[in-house]
Amino acid sequence: MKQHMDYYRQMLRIRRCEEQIGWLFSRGLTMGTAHLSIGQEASAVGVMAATRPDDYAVSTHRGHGHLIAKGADPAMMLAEICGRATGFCRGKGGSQHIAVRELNFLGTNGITGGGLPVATGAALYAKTRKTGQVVLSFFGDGASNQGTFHESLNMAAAWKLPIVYVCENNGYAMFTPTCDVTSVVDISVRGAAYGIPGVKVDGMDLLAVREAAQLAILRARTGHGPTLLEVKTYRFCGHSKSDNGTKYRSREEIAEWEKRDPLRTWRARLIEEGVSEAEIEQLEADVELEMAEATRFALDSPYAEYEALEGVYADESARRYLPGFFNSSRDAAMAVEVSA
Ligand SMILES: Cc1ncc(C[n+]2csc(CCOP(=O)(O)OP(=O)(O)O)c2C)c(N)n1
Ligand SMILES: [Mg+2]
Repeated sequence: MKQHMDYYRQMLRIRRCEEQIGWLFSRGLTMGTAHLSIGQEASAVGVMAATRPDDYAVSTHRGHGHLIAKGADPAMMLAEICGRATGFCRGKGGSQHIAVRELNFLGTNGITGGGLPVATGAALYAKTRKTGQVVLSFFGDGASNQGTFHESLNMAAAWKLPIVYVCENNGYAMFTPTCDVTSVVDISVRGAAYGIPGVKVDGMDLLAVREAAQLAILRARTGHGPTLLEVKTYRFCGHSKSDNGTKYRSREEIAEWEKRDPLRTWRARLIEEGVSEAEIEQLEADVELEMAEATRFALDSPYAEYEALEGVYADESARRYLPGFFNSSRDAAMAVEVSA
């Protein structure tokens, strides 16, 4: 029961945190746009519930839910999104470039399909170094039509890398319906092309997602290679903050999916399992307070310092191949220092 309450808390934290992001954006307080995953929370929480804390995760432009489910502090995430020095990447990354090394979270990623090769590389590392870690590579249906998807799955299958490719199929890539531009109805069938299992799961059902992820992770951890896990889900919000999601989708379609809102169904389940309304309301109040405090933390923090090389990774090769980029000996020295 405690675990089921915890899943509710996690999903609710993601939703409330993203609502705060929407609020901050509408007041011009974020640096750049943000892509919310409202509606997709059961995917992030269900998959992450099957992982070990030291497993790697690689995310997308729609990554706040993955971050929070992996254990990231929402306050530092909001600070990052608002360009504050207390953010995970000192306010230089924003929503689409958040990496948290201590959590083995290898980044959100603004390039559609850009995370797949990064994740595959991390899996090669884990296999070569025999660390026992598994990599969770999140991406969307749109990304599954990119070359990086095919190249990554082929290599991971050929080398039996410990990785789970989690395709969050929300039916749209920006404003384009997946079915208009995709050769198959279920992305999961593409696993067959690489000789790996392709599994399709209902992304509004947290336990189904967790179970499918558990099997795929077990397979990866025991040396049997990758799985392509397709999570059928839906975003209730717009693609980014530039649209409200209603111009290319009917209100009926959205309403139909909202009936299966993972938070609403999970809450009803908790009641059925005997949790009292008062306990749930207490949890909800706790989460409200946590997010209000996280927002306050972000807004009270100083803005990022935009020193070119401070806090970024660079190495000798950058110095060698980008003559003129380092315009002072201090910058160059720092680059070497960071890479050491
Ligand atoms: C290489 C590249 N091409 C195009 C874009 C513009 N773009 C941003 S998000 C997106 C759609 C991604 O769709 P999907 O992979 O289904 O993820 P979702 O947004 O649905 O979560 C596109 C085309 C981009 N960021 N990178
Ligand atoms: Mg999509």
